[in-house]
Amino acid sequence: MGDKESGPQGPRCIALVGPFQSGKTTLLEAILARTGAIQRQGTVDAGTTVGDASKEARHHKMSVEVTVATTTFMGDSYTFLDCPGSVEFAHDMRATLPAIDAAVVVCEADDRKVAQLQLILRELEDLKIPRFLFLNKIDKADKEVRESLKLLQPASRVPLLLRQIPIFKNEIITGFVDLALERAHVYREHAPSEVIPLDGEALDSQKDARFSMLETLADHDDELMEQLLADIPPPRDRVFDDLAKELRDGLVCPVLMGVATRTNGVLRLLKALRHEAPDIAATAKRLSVKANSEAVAVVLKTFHTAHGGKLSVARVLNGQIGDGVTLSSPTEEAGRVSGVSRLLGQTSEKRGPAAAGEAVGFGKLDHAKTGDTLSSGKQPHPAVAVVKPYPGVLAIAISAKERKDDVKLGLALTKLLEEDPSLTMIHNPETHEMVVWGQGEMHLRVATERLAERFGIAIERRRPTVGYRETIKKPIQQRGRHKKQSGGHGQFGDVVLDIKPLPRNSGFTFEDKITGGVVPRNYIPSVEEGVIDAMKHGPLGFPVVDIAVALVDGSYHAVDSSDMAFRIAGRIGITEALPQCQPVLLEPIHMVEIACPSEASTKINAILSGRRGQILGFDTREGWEGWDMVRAMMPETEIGDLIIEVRSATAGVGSFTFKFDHMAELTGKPAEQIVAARRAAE
Ligand SMILES: Nc1nc2c(ncn2[C@@H]2O[C@H](COP(=O)(O)OP(=O)(O)O)[C@@H](O)[C@H]2O)c(=O)[nH]1
Ligand SMILES: [Mg+2]
Repeated sequence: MGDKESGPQGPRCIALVGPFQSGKTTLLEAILARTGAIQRQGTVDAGTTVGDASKEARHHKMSVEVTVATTTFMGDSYTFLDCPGSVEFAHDMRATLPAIDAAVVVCEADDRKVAQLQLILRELEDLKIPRFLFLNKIDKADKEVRESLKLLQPASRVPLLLRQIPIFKNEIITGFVDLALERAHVYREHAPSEVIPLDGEALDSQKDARFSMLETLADHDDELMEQLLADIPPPRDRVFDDLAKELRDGLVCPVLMGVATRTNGVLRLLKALRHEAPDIAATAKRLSVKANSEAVAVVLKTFHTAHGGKLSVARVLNGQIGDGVTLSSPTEEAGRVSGVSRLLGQTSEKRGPAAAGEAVGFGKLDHAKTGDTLSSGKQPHPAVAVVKPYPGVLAIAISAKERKDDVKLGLALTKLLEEDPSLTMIHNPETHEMVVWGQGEMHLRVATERLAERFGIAIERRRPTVGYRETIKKPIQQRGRHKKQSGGHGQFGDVVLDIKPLPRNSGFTFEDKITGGVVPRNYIPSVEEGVIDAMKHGPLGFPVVDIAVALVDGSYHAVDSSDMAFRIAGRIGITEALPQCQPVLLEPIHMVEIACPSEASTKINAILSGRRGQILGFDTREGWEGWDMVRAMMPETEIGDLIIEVRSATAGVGSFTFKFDHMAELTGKPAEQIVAARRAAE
């Protein structure tokens, strides 16, 4: 093992994950350059990388979707998935994780990013995905490497296992010592490192660091422990076997290091992946994929391109998938594969059928969605993993600028939702608004940019309308009379209504208390319809709720009365009555649950109070050491942009869910402002 040059080991699929801005896209570029997939290593700052090539990513200078790139290393196909680090685009990462062999978690020794690192490691730990930490930007490191590890360790539930230590010259890192191979390397810019003799100070620090690496490994290997205690040097193969085994079993998280911008440390990383990451057989086993003739694949991401139609990036877990194969998800037929391509970011190249382990693009799978498990057998293979997107935390109401684009907008949104299930759409029948929920400001902004850019639809965006209601505080008896004499046939309806406030959440009741037929039976439903009509728009401008209406009296005319006349009478009764009943505004209140690291709880508390929140309690978050759950009742308007403040108080990792709880009276200045705004809008 180690750097022994053995033959091909089969295709791999590796995700590059990690906090925002840690250098994932740069590392992908370095890997592609080192393996010869590209001629020159581009940079994120110059906008010349294979990753982040979409218009939106370049524009915002950040990854806003996963980039897929396949390259070849020592005869094997490797597909790397450069995942966005921003929490707002986390679903793109999460959807790829179940089907990968291993993850490279790119990180920096930066205390502001430890919480984000913890979130990402948790996902991997929970899914039992082997992971390497790649400590990047060591050219800028201001800490000793062991100190960096101490800083990062709380983010991982298993020991971080240092595999390399840096070599310094004049306080600048010039290379590394590989603790398993006991070899020193000097970095060369954009070229493989050079092996140098291991002696002097480097040899001493190597010994210490190697010993602690072996000690950690020995926690799960008694024989190794005995050898260490007896001061017997363990055979190198045994060390490599242990390293691979403990990585695969999730017992340790090995740490490699480098400088992505200069391609330093990249070859060592690739070799570790080659020798230690599980192969497709192991990954298929982890996912309980049966090894028979049936082809099985997982959709890592579907893309709807502007011109090339639909492209589903999928990893084949079993069998072989080529042109013309019909695939089905557990719920429906996904379509027939038309075109298999090898991907390198935005460019693709037609190729033959894909074998187990390869990750490729499939054309024309009309009904495939991100996350789907597809299979070719008669009985669809059960889903190998179900990644539930986080519920939306921020919403916008959108509409097409031009009426003619309405239908196009609906279709385009359906496509966006297929690509990215962490976007959801709700049509509000009351306001006719199309409300799109997403994971944050940037997520929603990119969604609207895609609508404009890819689908050519000009969009208008607004804050979604809050579902205010109104009710009354005083009862009244009111007559509603409709009488019209126009030429021959007239209209006549006359009703007396008893109107009373009801307790919150009672809705609406209508009672017929007519005696002696003063209003004939057959007209009474029309009276109720008129009442309901009028309640759609109360005196404050909002739907009226929580009132009881009883029809107590009235009169009719043998010729002129009609359903229509009684309906109008009912409407008049309500419209005239309500302004006299002390109408009051009701606002929706939601139960909000905020998850945050405990040290941010005080800040969260202050944010909630500042937003008219009523705090119900603090709890430790179950299964999350060092985290709290804060529960509060909060008005819907205040939840509107709550996520922005929660994230800024928690280094980006806080989140919340909410659920409608009740309607509450709102009075005074805030209520007046809402009513005035409503009047102005009408
Ligand atoms: N000094 C230094 N900067 C780096 C290194 N790797 C990446 N960067 C810079 O860090 C920034 C973020 O890199 P990027 O690859 O976009 O990070 P991502 O968000 O993880 O994809 C860019 O300005 C890179 O040029 C590195 O090893 N050393
Ligand atoms: Mg990136």
